[in-house]
Amino acid sequence: MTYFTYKGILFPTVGSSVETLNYVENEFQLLDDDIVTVTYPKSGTNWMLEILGLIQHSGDPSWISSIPVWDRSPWIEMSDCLDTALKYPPPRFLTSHLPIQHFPKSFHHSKAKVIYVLRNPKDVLVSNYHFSKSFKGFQDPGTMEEFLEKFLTGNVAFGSWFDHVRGWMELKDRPNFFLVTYEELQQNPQDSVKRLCHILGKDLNSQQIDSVLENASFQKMKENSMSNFSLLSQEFFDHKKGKFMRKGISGDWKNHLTVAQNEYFDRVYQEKMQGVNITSYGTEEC
Ligand code: PPS
Repeated sequence: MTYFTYKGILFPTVGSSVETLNYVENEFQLLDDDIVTVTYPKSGTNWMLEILGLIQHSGDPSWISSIPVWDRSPWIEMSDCLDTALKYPPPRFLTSHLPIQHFPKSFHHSKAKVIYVLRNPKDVLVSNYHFSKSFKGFQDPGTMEEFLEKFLTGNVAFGSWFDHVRGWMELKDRPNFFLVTYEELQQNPQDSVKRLCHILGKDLNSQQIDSVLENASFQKMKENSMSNFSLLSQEFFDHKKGKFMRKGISGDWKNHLTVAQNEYFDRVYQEKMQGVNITSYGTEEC
């Protein structure tokens, strides 16, 4: 079975279980120094992890070029990764796709920082559609028509994009919650990296910032076997069917959605995101 259901949401069976999720939600202790990258899948998680890893090492790419991304910043909802996370000295870099209601309860009385990466949901849909063809932990997406329906109804891994974003946006005024969009990383990389340096309390000079930008570029990440998922065995990822580092652009949804599908998406978006004040997904309208 590809997925199991935990409190009404689908989760991939690979690496996780009801017991793990229950433990993470109720017992896992976040520490004040922790930095957790939180995303709905396909929103730019690994890009953020690359940037944070580089900032932490003052632009030196040795660490990101020698340790797989899932060990550098483990996914807390995956039992193997969680074991790694528990062994780390502070500050720990952690990652999660969990919706807010299943995120560690300890967060609510800690100073741990959450960096939430948001991406235009239509691009998330398209990225997820392609990823689901090669990643064996996700169900085969079927046709775009079929996948669109599943995505809009939340019948996909980690549940509804709308619920995920709505839930996390409720924390947006907290001092330890930071919202970054995929689109702003692309449009304003220099300022975004400076802001992230500030969040991490790191003071990088302009050469070091340039090194962060260069080494976290799509091309460099595509070539970095520690970041491009090429180390994932065939058992988990069919490398013949697709690449994790696929296109890395904004607006690819325009190449995939028909006019009718796009209008349908907009209708559902308007209905489900009513009252949520998200200023922008960059220049790409939603
Ligand atoms: S996952 O599986 O949820 O962890 O995937 P995630 O890392 O969140 O998202 C993968 C998409 O991010 C793109 N990506 C990048 N875009 C621009 N620049 C850089 N450096 C970069 N690194 C990763 C990746 O290509 C996936 O998007 P698509 O649209 O499929 O190309």
